[in-house]
Amino acid sequence: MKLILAIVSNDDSSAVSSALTKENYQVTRLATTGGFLRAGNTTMIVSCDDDKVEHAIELIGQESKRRTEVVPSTAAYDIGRYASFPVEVQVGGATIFVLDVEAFHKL
Ligand code: 2BA
Repeated sequence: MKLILAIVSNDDSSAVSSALTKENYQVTRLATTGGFLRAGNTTMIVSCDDDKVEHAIELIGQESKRRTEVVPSTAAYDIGRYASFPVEVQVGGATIFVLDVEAFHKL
């Protein structure tokens, strides 16, 4: 048995957990915060049989593809002067750890 820890952006977390539960994986979602950006993200805990790990990773990847989005940004020049312009930002992606499970109990 394996434990998958998948860190995904909050925007993708619903789609990822729906895709996993639809395929009969059991999922726990934790609200977490990235240490670098200090922005919220979601960590999924999924335990499953060894032979189901690859499929879970595929599903997570499908629903959290790294992509570029254009968002409005504002720059301040002189006092009281602002300009709004679009910037491209990278969103999505997943960081996945797969661990061996030594014991599993449901009491
Ligand atoms: P990613 O590498 O896609 O990581 C997204 C989030 O996944 C991270 O959020 C963190 O919560 C988690 N994560 C990634 N690698 C991990 C690991 N080895 N162990 C534990 N958790 C891990 P943030 O820490 O807020 O980072 C957001 C993005 O900032 C990262 O995206 C990466 O592109 C960049 N980044 C992170 N640390 C950096 C650093 N020291 N220098 C430059 N860029 C960094």
